Amino acid sequence: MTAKYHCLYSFRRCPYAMRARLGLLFAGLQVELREVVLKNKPPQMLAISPKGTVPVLQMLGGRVIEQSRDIMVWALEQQDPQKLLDEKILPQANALIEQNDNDFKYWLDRYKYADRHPEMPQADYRLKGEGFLQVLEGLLASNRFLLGANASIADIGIMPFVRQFAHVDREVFYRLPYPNLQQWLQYWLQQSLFVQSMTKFQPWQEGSNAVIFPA
Ligand SMILES: N[C@@H](CCC(=O)N[C@@H](CS)C(=O)NCC(=O)O)C(=O)O
Repeated sequence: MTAKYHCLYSFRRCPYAMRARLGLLFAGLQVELREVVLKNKPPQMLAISPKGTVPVLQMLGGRVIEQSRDIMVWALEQQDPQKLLDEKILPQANALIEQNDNDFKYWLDRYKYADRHPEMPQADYRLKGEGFLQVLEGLLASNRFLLGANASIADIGIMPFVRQFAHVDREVFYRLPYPNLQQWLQYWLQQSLFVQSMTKFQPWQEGSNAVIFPA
């Protein structure tokens, strides 16, 4: 049987994979989703993307997209009914996503896995991460979404990481003085496309039935 769908190697709990799935959902595109176990990556994925991170999108023509942001952008370039890729905000969106991926993610990992990084107490890692949360809170104080009155690629690209930060300790997070950010996160967590992006799938292996996402 010939493959009919592009193929996304994904891992449910990975924030990078979440943003890729959100990009596909907002674009209204379907792919074959292959759920990966990070400790046992399928050789088929490593063959097309030896760096070994998820998400990876393998396209029917053979092209491979290996970075989550590029997958979001590619998907929204195909179809973007909600205009998440609005040209006017793209430079700002890119800068914010970069800050998320390069700086915030560094502190988020240390806050989440503080036991593996005993150089600093967990609360100090949290405070370092809060630097970025303060930037987001500032943006959300004047706008409903990060870059204006409408959702953009910055919201779906960053939300999975803020979620992960919040879920290290929800009680602590919701006591922090970031009411707009807390409301924004709540909004996204309740969005049906986000809920859909978190559907659970069995790990894929050669011979598994194809999982079409979204169904
Ligand atoms: N720059 C990559 C980062 C992706 C990434 O680091 N994904 C993690 C999971 S959240 C991963 O696959 N890590 C490999 C591993 O844990 O073996 C992207 O944006 O797609």
